[in-house]
Amino acid sequence: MNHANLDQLPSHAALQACSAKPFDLTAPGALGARRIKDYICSMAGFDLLYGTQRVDETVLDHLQKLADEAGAVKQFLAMKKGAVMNRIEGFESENRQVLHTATRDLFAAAPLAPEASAQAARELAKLERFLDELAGGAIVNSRGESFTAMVQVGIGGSDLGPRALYHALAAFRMSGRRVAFISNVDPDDAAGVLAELDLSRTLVNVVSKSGTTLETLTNEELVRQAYEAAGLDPRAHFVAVTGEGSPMDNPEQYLRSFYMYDYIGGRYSATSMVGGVMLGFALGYDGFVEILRGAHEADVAAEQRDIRKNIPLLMALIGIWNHNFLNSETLAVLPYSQGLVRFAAHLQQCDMESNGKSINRRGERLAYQTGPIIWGEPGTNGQHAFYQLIHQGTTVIPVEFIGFRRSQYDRDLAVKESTSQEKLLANLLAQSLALATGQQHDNPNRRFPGNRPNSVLMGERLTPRSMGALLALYENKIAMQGFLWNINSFDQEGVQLGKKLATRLLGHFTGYRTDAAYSGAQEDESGWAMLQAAGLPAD
Ligand code: G6Q
Repeated sequence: MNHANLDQLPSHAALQACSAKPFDLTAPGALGARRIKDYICSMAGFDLLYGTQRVDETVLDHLQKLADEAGAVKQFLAMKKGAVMNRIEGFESENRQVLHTATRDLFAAAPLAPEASAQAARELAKLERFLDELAGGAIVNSRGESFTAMVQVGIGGSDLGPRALYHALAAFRMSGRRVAFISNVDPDDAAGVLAELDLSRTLVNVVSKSGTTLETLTNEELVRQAYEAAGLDPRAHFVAVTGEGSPMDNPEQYLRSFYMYDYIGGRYSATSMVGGVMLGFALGYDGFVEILRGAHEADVAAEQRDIRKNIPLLMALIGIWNHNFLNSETLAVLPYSQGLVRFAAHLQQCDMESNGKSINRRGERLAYQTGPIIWGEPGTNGQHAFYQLIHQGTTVIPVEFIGFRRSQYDRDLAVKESTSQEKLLANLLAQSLALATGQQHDNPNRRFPGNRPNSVLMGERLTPRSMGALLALYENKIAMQGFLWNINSFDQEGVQLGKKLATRLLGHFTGYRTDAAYSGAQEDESGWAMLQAAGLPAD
């Protein structure tokens, strides 16, 4: 496919013209009942309320054309069928398929990428056996006791997505099971987590696709030593999730080994065994399968060409409208759900690592903005923190709110005639309206400019199934935006340089340790000077 840049698509100019006078949400009657009701897009158990975005029928029509001209849905389908999309034409690149969707396409009568889905099904069957053995008492500790905890050791994609899902679904844990995470190479991370665990009843899930990641290998060793110091055999406690053939693919060392495959990018791997082993342990096999089913449902719904019926495509396009045409720089994702406490952190990686690119898929420099800065925290907490700037600051920050009609635990109370859940949702919708319409006032300090674009993504209740759908919905939004920007959303060269320099600096620590008169100044002037300026290496 010869992909065009966003600014070469015919509808780009039309949208540019519209951006001179975007829909005014503050105009009298602008946000009427009709608009609010008409601007709802529903799929996979979610409703996207987007009447509070600065779009009208003309802009939506042009956005539809833009999506068609870029072939956004066609590219999405090609991705799901196994096209080699992770590549930069004419240059060395990862050159891989992008098939995280195959991990949940296994429920389809005819999976779109049958080989990858068959591999996913094999791993899933292995997981089911493992979980059965844990539940049935076939796998126990040396004292014959069941395992009550798991600690996942992994970083980046091998941590953020799984961790976000675990927190989101903690309400659905099997009784007596909990999970902790170690990711940072900061030794205090592992020390703090290990201090809280009874190692004898804890499984360690080491997750690294490459099997070479410095932080994960270091932390695995640290945890291994803690087990040995406690007189416990690591082989009876450690399981691994890694790429077939990686240095960690060593079943001798582990109680069980699971595979993930090179066509699944780390940040898209939560529905592979990278998330599966831990989530299966915490929620049970059926709980994990529910996540996959929800994700599958959202993947199928994202094949819809009509942007008014396809939430991820519509969110992708509205995001581009706000970012490229109305010139916003960042995007706040604000879930009104405590379970989603780590979801923005996951999206930060998934979105910013995917779409933080400056060249197109032919290696040419782009003349327009790509991925925005993503950030966020759950509401209502955020309201008492940074919302001031979102309402009255000098920079316009589009917001994606997320909410659920029902709470997870169904344990609520009425105070002053409303439940906590009602208070939560009233606040969510009030924020959306306040940002959109603003407030006129004689006192400039009480004036709210309004016209601050936002949307509300509403689900029924945060469950394994809806979490799977929400995860896939965002993954697909991110991929769609990448197609529209004509970038490769699936590699991450930008993380390499820092890793290379860290290795060089570590060499100086080693040099200094073996020779107190060591100096790295000659071969690495700035690196050595930076170390010295920071008071390192320290004796
Ligand atoms: C994600 C990135 C990156 C990766 C970590 C961990 O898309 O590739 O965040 O997930 O660096 O890598 P390993 O799983 O190979 O240890």
